Parts: sequence; C-alpha cells; structure tokens
Amino acid sequence: MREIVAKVREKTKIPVYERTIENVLGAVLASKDFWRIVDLSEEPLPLVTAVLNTLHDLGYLDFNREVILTLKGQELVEKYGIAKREDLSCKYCEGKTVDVNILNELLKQFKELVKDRPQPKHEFDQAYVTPETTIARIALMHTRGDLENKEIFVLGDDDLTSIALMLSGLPKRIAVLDIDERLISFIEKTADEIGFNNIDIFTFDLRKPLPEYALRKFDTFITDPPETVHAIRAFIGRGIATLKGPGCAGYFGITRRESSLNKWREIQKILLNEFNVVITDIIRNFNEYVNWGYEEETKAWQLTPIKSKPTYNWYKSYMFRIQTLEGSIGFEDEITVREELYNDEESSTT
Ligand code: N4P
Repeated sequence: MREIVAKVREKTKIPVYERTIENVLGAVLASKDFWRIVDLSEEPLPLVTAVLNTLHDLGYLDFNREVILTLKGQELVEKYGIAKREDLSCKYCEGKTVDVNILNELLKQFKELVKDRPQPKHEFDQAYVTPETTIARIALMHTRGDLENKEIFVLGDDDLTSIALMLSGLPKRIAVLDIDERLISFIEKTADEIGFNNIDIFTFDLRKPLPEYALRKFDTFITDPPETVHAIRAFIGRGIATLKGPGCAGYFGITRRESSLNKWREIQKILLNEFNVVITDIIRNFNEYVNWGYEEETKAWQLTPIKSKPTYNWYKSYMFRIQTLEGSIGFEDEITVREELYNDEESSTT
C-alpha cells in the first residue's frame, strides 16, 4: 500500500492517502465504468486517474474499454480487506432529504418552461442541474424558512433557479445576475410569460464588486460556483455581501469531483474564518448535473485512460447551507484573474 501511495504522489500534487487508494479500489469493485468509479470513490477526477494509472502500471488493473481488476489486483483487494462501495442512499428522496413529489406540479410547469433553455457554454464552465434538482432546491429553501415573503439573490443562473422561484410564488422579490446574455434574455422572456414583475435581472461579471444597490438588501442567496478559492470569494463572498445582516441564509453546491477534502477544509476555513458564517447543512450529492456536452474538450477527457463519454449523470455536488451571525462579512474586492477563476490543480471539467 505504501509503495502505491508513493507512486501516485509522483504523478500528482493533490494530497494522497492510503484512504484514497482504498476509495478508488472500493469503487472499482462496484463498477467497471470510469465515470462511475470517480462518482463512487468521491476523489477528485485527476487524483482518480493518477491512482488508476499507477495500479495499471503495477499490474493490478487492465484497461480494455473498461476498468478491470487483474488476478493480482483481486489478491491486493483481499489482502487489505477492501470493501465494495455500495450506494445505500434513500431511494425515495435519493438522499436529498426533501420530498420532491410534493412539488410535482411545479416540476411539470418548470420543465415545460425551460425546454428550450440555452445549452451549456464551455467558456463559463456551465453545466446545469436536473430540473428535479432545481425543484428540490425550492423545497429545501422553503422548508428552512428562507423563501416565503423573502428577498432572494441568485448569483449565476444556468440552473434557472430564478424561474423555479418565480413559479413557486413564494419570494417577495428576486434578483438574478449572470455573465451570459443568453441566460439573461431567457430569464427576462420567461418572467414576462409568467407575469412576475418583482424581479431584477442583469448581466454581470462576478469578478467585479457588486453595485451598491445589491449590497445588504437580501434575505437569502443561492449560487453554484466553480471551486477555486477565487471563485469561492467571487460567488459565495459576494452572495454574503448581498445579505441584510445576521440570520440570513446562503445556499451553494460543493463537489468532490473537483475538490479534495484538503480543499474542502480550505473552503470551510474561508467560510468560518474569513466570512464569519456558520455551516448549518451539508447534504451529500443533492445536486445532480446533466452531462454538459463539451466533455471531449476538457482536461478530464485528456486524463481518462478510457475514452468513452459518460452514460449517466456522474457529476454531483453537496448542498451547503450557511447562515449569517453577528459579525459575518462578505467579499467586496475586485478579482482580476480569468483562467485561475475556473481552474486549479484539482479541477478537470473545463
Ligand atoms: C461544472 C459544475 N464544467 C461542471 C462542468 N459547476 C458549475 C455549475 C453551475 N450550475 C459547479 C460545481 C459545483 N459547485
């Protein structure tokens, strides 16, 4: 095991533990499909490929359109008593913890309204969540008391959460921004169709500080950032800056696919020590993303030893809810990076 860890370390700068090898092998026991292995192992994709390639070099794995454990590999797994990664999530809510059936009518209307939505743009790292996920977000925010008669800010909206919010009829007012004009005009057009007036919709690059009229005016924000530290500040930090004061809430997705637990700790440090907020909820794999279509242009594609496109939604993120307390503070400085907003060592889907 030590030898394997040492060899993986030669291939990547992402922290490697014996647990990492265990996680990947446990996933290999459950599936031969590369994307499923990343999904189940819950290690960042570039780390999974480093482990798989190392195990391959050492004769524990074969790559033949699929990931296959060799005889030597089976002996290794037995020697260390590595357990197959079973998925025992609740089959009714799929681990989301909210009853999505209650909002079936809303889901139907939402699907109808978004059927001609703009498709994901690589340039902005877009990948929208399933309509079921968007509606589950409404259920979650509502059950936490963060929607009804509240003012909601949506920072970046390829998921079209603002449309689901309008349809729900719960918020008092909505503001939504995105860098992508296609999304802004789509949301404007849909707001007209629904007949919802109390919405501010504007094009905005979140690297810039938010205008004064957006600051300290809202009860709840929702965003889904790329996961570099810059983007955490630009999306979540600015989200917090839109909140009125203590007792407000923020929602965002954080994935395991592009962030190791070491990076998770850095992100949580920013939340706790820089923004002075408290984490109230982390719901595993709450957000499920539809495959974005530009897979072959991504780093993930270069890295994978098996060049076949995913056949199911392998990319998920955990839903975080934070709440502000006395002394919480957002982020209001300018950010000048471009590439580093989207990419770091652990990212791979851009
Ligand atoms: C990116 C997903 N490059 C995958 C494709 N990220 C953007 C999602 C916007 N709906 C978010 C990952 C979770 N924070």
